[in-house]
Amino acid sequence: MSSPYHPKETESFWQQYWEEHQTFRVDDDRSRKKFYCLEMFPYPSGRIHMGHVRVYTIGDMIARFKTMRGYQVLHPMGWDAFGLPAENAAIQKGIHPVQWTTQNIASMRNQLKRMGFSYDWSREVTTCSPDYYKWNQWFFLKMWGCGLAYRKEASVNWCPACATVLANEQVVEGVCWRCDSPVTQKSLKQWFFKITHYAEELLSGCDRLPHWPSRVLTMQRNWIGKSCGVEIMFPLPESSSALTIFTTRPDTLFGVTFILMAPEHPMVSALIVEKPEEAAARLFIEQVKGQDKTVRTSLTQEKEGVFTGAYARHPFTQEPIPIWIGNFVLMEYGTGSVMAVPAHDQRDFEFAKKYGLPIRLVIQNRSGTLTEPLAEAYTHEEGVLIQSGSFNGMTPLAAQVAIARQLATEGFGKEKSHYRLRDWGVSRQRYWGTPIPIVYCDLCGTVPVAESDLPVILPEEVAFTGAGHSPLLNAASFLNVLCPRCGKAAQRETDTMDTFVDSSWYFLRYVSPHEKSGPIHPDAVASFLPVDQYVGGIEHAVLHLLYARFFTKVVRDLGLIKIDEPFTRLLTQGMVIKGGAKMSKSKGNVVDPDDLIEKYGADTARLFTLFAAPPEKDLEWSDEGVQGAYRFLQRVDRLMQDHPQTEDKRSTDSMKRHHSDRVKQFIRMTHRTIKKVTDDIEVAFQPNTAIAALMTFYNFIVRDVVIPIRDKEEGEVYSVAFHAGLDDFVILLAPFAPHLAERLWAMRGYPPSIHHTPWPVYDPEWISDDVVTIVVQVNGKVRGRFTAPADSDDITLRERALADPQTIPWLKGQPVQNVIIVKGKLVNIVCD
Ligand code: ANZ
Ligand code: ZN
Repeated sequence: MSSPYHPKETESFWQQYWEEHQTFRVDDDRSRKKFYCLEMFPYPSGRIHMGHVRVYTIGDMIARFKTMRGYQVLHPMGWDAFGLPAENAAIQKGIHPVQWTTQNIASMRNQLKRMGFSYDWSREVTTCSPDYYKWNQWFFLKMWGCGLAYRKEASVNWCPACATVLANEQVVEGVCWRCDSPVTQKSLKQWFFKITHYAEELLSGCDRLPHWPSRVLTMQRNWIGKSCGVEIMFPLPESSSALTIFTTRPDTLFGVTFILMAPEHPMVSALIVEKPEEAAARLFIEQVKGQDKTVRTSLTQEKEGVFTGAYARHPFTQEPIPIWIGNFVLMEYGTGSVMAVPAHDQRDFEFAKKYGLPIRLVIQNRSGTLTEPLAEAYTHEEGVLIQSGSFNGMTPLAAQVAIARQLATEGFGKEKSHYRLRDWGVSRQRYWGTPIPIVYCDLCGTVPVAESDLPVILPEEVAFTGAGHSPLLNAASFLNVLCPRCGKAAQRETDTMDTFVDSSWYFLRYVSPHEKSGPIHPDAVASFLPVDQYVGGIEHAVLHLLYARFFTKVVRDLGLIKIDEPFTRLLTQGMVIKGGAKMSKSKGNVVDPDDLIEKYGADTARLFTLFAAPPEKDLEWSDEGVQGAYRFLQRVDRLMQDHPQTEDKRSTDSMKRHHSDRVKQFIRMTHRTIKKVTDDIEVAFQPNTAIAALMTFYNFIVRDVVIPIRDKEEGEVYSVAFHAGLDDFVILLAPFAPHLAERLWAMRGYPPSIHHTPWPVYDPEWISDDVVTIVVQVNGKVRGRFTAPADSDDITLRERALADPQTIPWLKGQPVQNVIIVKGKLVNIVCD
């Protein structure tokens, strides 16, 4: 092996070795502690980019480190293979999505193999393959069975010119990506997963994820968006019913001057019927229905509305309150109606100004300076209540409680929480996704496909025109089917599932990827879950991570797993930046990983990405940094070539007593480096400083040890301690530069693989500044020795002496009378 170091040759040699020897294969061996290390699987776009290199290098470093620490490590890889780009390629280039995806996977798998990542490739999962998406369909049926999957009308993006539904990504600044026509909203019946069923658990679970970045948890909490408030009933004098509104500010109840309803509110029709306002109201409702919801609720959007002609009664003052319809009120939130308090809510204020509705101040600020007419709404919850009957003088917070209580006593209200979280719309009017296993029959209605008939295979013969509804509508052989219930002619659902469904449970599949009886093998799952370390991009902070948490709870409630949360630790890696901007094709600042591997090797690419920045921080690309990493690895190889292993394999322990200061210093440096690298990976999670510590160690060896040896031919240091140190160096290098480490390990005469070599353990005694030998006497006679930090206190020395295996036999079980300690030198145990 002592040949010149050519990274490319070394790397392909070891990659082949690993593959042949299945070095990274993990079996269900329960004798060791398990560790499940997972990186977010890629979309097979065709080529890996530097962002992939970074995230997979981080994960690989952890996986290798944990294996060497004695864990049974599950480290799998797969492909998030359904999705829009494949379909776009079909439309634009005429390549079938199957072919496009298969080619891309092949070339990306090849690239990942050239990086030498320690994946157990026997567990590879590809979501577009029927033996994977079959289980998406299975989960869908289970969820349908328990009411967690349901169908309702919802709006989609629609391009009138192409006559097609557009995914959000295909709407570019409000216009169609292909023809630039303005996109409108269209209502279609679609499938939903009832994620709101778990809203409270998903929220409270955030408090039990201490190893997730806090900003991710904040984003999840905000997305779920729990609001505690009150539902208040405003009686409708015309009918014997009432209109229920939701408010978080019951303290402003006396400031209500009108009520606002969502145009979609089911009670609107009854309120306007036969009123003079009816025609105008209907026109307004039609207008608003076509508008995008995010536009409707944006702060800058013009507040618009129309009077219904109807009134409600104020529950406390009995005053008639006019009911309006407002564009910024959504049916999806709260109850779909709002008590408008223009003096204290800015949207209501703008609305009242526009339509000349009264504005009544009911909270005076602390300094008492608010006067009517107001220039803007006073929205703070500070000050005192005014014009509020018996609640005058209370603080807003106290009044919130008091008014809620009074409403409850009089039967006009109850406390209620609402969540911003909406059910997950999973229908996509697309081809390249999992077919939804439902059949529509004129006689039987909505009929699920029988479990035994799964998978519903996605047909390959489909025309990709990019126009019309779901492409599957044009595939007659797929569409037309016999009803599973009555056997008459029926039609399949032609929507496919959102690809986020695929990624919501792939981490479960890796545990038993070839299981045929179900999505997962319950025993295998129990032994590997949850994922101990998950690594991926912050762009998935909400959707993917929330959906995966949701699925975990569903699968748990189906009785298949026992965990509540899928990912114990989460690391969100920073971006790769070059010249101040994120590396991207459009910016033209991309460094191709293949070029890097070709020129310097995968180990250099790995070492650089780990060294250049802490994992969560952005990494600024630097060609000098890459060269620096390359040179370091070359030098390490040189050092090891110059100092091949010698025969002498005595333990360093026996040397503690009799060696020179130089040797002592060397051993101390070795142990300190072990400690630093270990802690930096395991505790601080800073591979960059761990690598820096290795570089320091290297410099120390070269400058303080090797050069003096050369100069003075001092044989003593060039000995056991030195070689033990070099061995440790190679092991510590392995998680960062695994190919070179294998080469050096073999060069030093050890059998492969270094991946299965135990991680070195440091001796705490060698960590402290000065280590001395303490002599232990029993009744004045020397019976033992141990080494300890020079500054060890009396209690420590006493305990060490009494527990010293050499000494214990001499105590003969007699009671200890006295222990005399001479600090830094001696412990004398007196007993009879
Ligand atoms: C009266 C009030 C007075 C309000 C006041 C606010 C300030 P969060 O905190 O985000 O949950 N609201 C309720 N349902 C709505 C809907 N479907 N569409 C639009 N707005 C709606 O917001 C709760 C507040 O948002 C509620 O409290 C309600 O306005 C409004 F000084 O009621 B508030
Ligand atoms: Zn039928």
